[in-house]
Amino acid sequence: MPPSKADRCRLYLISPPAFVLDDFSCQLSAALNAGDVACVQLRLKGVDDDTIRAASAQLIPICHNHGVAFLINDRPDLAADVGADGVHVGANDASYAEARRLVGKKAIVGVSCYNSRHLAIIAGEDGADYIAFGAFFPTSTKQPRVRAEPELLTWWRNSTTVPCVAIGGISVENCGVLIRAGADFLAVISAIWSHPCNPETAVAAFNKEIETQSRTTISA
Ligand code: TZP
Ligand code: MG
Repeated sequence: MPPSKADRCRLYLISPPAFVLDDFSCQLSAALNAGDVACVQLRLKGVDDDTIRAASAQLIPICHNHGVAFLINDRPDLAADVGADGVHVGANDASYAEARRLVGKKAIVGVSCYNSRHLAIIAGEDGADYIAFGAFFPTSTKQPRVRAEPELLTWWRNSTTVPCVAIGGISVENCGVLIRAGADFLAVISAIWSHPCNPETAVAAFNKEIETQSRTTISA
């Protein structure tokens, strides 16, 4: 079950910060039809639990019909409740141990580590299924805590087999450096959902770039 380490970098889609559920369901279906996606994370801040439940009920079947894992941001209790494949937690959320206790042994637990090698080592040793580093580039989607440098991904790749997710301001144009540095997943919001054409064009373009960069990396 994704996200686990793959031969090549893969896309990790995060939902827009707000959406109309029926419209987003259509956008998501089209995006998942357009190319390889490992994972979708529902990231809705400041909404009530029923909104997350309703969104999950509609989005989980879409993801599963495409063989894509569905994760919930921040809330391991709700992830367990709605039958998500896992949860993503950060410094202000439940600890890894508490998240794992709530979602169970088989679910995916991912942990934000910002630009901290220390946090990443602890999360990896604790049993996180993946760790996330970022923000790598300027982003207007979130006020990031810190900036991360691509070398962090290379250090991580050479230190462990735990997969790593790169996040923050990632676009088709700038993702090459992260792929070459060793990102297992590219987590993207605005470059997908605010793409000037449409999300499916963005998914296809990211996959083409991943393919190109992976060939470059292998032959380098
Ligand atoms: N965590 C660090 S940066 C970020 C999150 C959730 C926002 C990423 O969004 P975008 O639009 O891909 O920069
Ligand atoms: Mg969080």
